[in-house]
This record gives sequence, C-alpha cells and structure tokens, in this order.
Amino acid sequence: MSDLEKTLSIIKPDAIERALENKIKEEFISNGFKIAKEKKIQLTKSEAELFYKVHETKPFYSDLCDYLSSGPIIVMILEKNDAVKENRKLMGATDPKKADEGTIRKEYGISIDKNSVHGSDSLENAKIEISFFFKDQQ
Ligand code: IDP
Ligand code: MG
Repeated sequence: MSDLEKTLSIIKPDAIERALENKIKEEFISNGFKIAKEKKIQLTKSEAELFYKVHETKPFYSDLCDYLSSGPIIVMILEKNDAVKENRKLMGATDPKKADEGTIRKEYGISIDKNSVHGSDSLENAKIEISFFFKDQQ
C-alpha cells in the first residue's frame, strides 16, 4: 500500500511566460493529483537563493536563482498516493532532451535550465519546501 503524500511543485517562469500554466495544471489533474493549495508569486533573488541553497556550490547557482526570480511562478501543494515519486515521474528528467515521451519536461521544457517545472525530490524535502512557501502547512 502506498501512502497519500504531499509534494511541492513549481511552474517555473519559462512556462508562465508562454501561458502554459493551465496546460501544466491539467497534466497534474489528469494524472490523479489534487492541487491542494496554489499561489502565484514572484521571488526576490535572495528568496530564490534560500530555496535553492542545496545547489549553492554548483557553477549554475547564480544563474539558476536569477532565472527563478525573473518572473512569476506558481507554487502548488500536490496530493496523491506516492506523490513525491509520481510527480518526479510525470515531470521527467532534468534535461528535457533526456526526458521520456509523455513527461511535462519533454512536452514543454526548453532546456536544462528552462525546464518548466520543479518537484521535490524526497518526502523530507517536500515537507521543507512546502513550509518554505506555505508557512502553516506540512
Ligand atoms: P531537478 O529540478 O530535476 O530536481 P536539480 O539537479 O535539483 O534538478 O537542479 C535544480 C535545477 O537547476 C534544475 O531543475 C535546472 O533548472 C537547474 N540545473 C540543473 N542542472 C543544471 C545545469 O547543468 N546547468 C544549468 N542549470 C541546471
Ligand atoms: Mg532537485
């Protein structure tokens, strides 16, 4: 039996800019996710740096934080059995060129940096990321 889980999803600036938000939300809904909470916000660069702190030693860290704070994003709490793993599966590989057919990144991603969606990579990080954006949730 799998557990009902919550995970954090972000529709990134490149997708919002191309007006893909409803199409991407529909991908989640048609794949059995419930969008339990959502909000459209724009991060400052320092907020993006906090969110992506785990990547602070990577060469692309500064560009990544510039990009995530470059325009509006939609942050969502998604619910489903095995939500963390199921969302990573639906998102596809980080690099859209390597993502499987039928995944969101394959369908909508432009490049490894503009890959349209973020998803938590573990249940522990899902809890941390959900409370980063939705203070009273877990
Ligand atoms: P993930 O989003 O699939 O979990 P991570 O390795 O956690 O991938 O990287 C976080 C984000 O950093 C990616 O979604 C992507 O936007 C960006 N990124 C990852 N690797 C590279 C790279 O080699 N060059 C530029 N950007 C990258
Ligand atoms: Mg990651």
